[in-house]
Amino acid sequence: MKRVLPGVVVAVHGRHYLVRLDDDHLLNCFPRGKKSNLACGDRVTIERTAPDQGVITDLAERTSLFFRSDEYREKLIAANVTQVVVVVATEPGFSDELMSRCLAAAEEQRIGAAIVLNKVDLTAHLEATRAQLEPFRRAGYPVVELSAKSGAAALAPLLHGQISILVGQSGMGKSTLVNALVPDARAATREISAALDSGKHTTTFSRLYRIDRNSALIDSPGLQVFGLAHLSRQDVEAAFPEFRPYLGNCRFRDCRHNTEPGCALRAAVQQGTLDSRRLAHFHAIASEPIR
Ligand SMILES: Nc1nc2c(ncn2[C@@H]2O[C@H](COP(=O)(O)OP(=O)(O)OP(=O)(O)O)[C@@H](O)[C@H]2O)c(=O)[nH]1
Ligand SMILES: [Mg+2]
Ligand SMILES: [Zn+2]
Repeated sequence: MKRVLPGVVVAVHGRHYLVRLDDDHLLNCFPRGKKSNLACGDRVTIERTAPDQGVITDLAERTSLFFRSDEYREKLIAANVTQVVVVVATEPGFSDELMSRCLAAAEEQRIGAAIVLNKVDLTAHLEATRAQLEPFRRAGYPVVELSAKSGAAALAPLLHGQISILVGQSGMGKSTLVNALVPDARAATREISAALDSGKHTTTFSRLYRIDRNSALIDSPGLQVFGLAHLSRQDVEAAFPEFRPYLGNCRFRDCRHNTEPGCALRAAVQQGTLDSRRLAHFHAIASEPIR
């Protein structure tokens, strides 16, 4: 008789999934059937075919799906996360538009969001970086300042009871944070790369780590682009929380918040209650081709 078990996808390699069972055992799994598009964090049912192998037979309904997209396809990043943590650092420099894109993808899925400013031990660009983050603070996003190397614990309360994913550009310190917050992350890393025979370890794929019974943390590869072709103009408007008080107050109902007279958003920018960078990010995202 086949053994049917529940598990969670902790890493994805093409059509090859690493699934963690409730007892922490890791299994190499393939999906049944030809088509599959599973993400790290997906809850699945497997049929165990060998001590460390299985076939995925079912996918549980997702509570959220964090993904990016272009005109042609969707790129799944993580399923069932309750929180997206955008990691930036005092150096190297980063794109604030990329931050807005990650945050918009989270808003659209009703996933909570927060920002980590890492490497505050490097002070040369600290004030300039704080200024770059000010529009996000004003939009309501919590910003946690820390040094992953010496003070990663500052993030622990925010992660408690959440399934969080760390996202951001390469070199911001996501994996350093994970190693500091998940004591056995390194061991698990070796175990996983050995299990998948993927050679030497680099952050080239997302990986889910358990922090405790109720908390998990996903490390993800550095992002360079974050297309939002799946969002309509209205979706994008709704994905900027600080726009909400002004939406519907423009003179024209179909206002694009560009050059139209009587635009409530541009008036707010003029009055200094809304940030011009965030409005620029809105325009960049809203002018993308839609799927
Ligand atoms: N000074 C300082 N350096 C840090 C800190 N956190 C991380 N670093 C360094 O920043 C570099 C990049 O860190 P990673 O954790 O590999 O960055 P990442 O975001 O995982 O990068 P990708 O996997 O490429 O996306 C490493 O050399 C770390 O040692 C910090 O708090 N202070
Ligand atoms: Mg990394
Ligand atoms: Zn307008």
